[in-house]
Amino acid sequence: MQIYINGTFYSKNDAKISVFDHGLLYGDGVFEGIRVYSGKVFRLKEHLDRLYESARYIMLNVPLDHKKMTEAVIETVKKNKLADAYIRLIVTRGTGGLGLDPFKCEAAQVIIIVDKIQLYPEAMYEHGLEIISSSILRTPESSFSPRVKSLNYLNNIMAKIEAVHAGVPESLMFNADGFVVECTGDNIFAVSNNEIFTPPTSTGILEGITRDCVIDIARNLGYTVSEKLLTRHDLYTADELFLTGTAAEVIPVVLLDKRPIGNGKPGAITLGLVKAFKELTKREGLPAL
Ligand code: PXG
Repeated sequence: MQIYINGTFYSKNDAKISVFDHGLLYGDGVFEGIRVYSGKVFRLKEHLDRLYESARYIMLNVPLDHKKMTEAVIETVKKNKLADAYIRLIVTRGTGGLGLDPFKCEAAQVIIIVDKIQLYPEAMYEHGLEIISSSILRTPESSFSPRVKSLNYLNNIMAKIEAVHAGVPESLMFNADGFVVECTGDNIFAVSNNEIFTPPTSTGILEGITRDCVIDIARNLGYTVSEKLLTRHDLYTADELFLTGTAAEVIPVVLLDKRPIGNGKPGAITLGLVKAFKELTKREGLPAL
């Protein structure tokens, strides 16, 4: 494995950064998770756009421009020779002192890791997964923009701990108004009467790139897709539920809080979208190998 750190490649054992990096000390930084399918990087431009927007929100100067970052990602994929892979692109605030002030840090650090990923076992894509409602509310915009993909995931990690304690792979987060937001690393969709619904950005979601893809795919297949405020009621009574995310792709949810969704089996619309998304990942992408 060859890991990119600020323009130099290191083996896994030699890839190290300072313990004074504010990415470690304070979770001060941003990241992206990106997939490589059949040697092509999926939706790289969209991921980089979100990375730069996240960085801008936290006033972090990314030392590479969009073009140079694209080249760095492609070069790292090439060096690792993995046709199907997961790219973790991280920009940390850099090395500083033991104090919060980000402006006292030296230059931001860029790290690119390319590795294999499988979030859920294959059977879950066929049979669906079980999730619970979390008691942890998603970070409100008034505290920190949930649209920023930052290195501080403790809000979501608290909700993930609840899921693990309940013996399920994911948990669903709500906002302070009681509306459905998203899971700890995935966006959520509901299907009711053959129409597809997903919470709007204003509820406090991370605007998923897979979410956007799936909205486009579903509309192209002729479905009506709307952004709508959803409550627990809407999900408990939905015909189908599914999650979307870079790591999870599109995956059916069949149990929420032990309650079967629809007939308790993955629905036809969801399974159609799982397949259509897989097909899209084979067709699209920036060639890297
Ligand atoms: N919501 C949250 C909170 C996320 O972290 C998504 C939605 C889906 O966004 P994308 O753009 O991926 O469709 C995410 C993304 C991981 C991992 O290591 C998590 C994500 C992405 C890649 C890897 O668990 N979360």
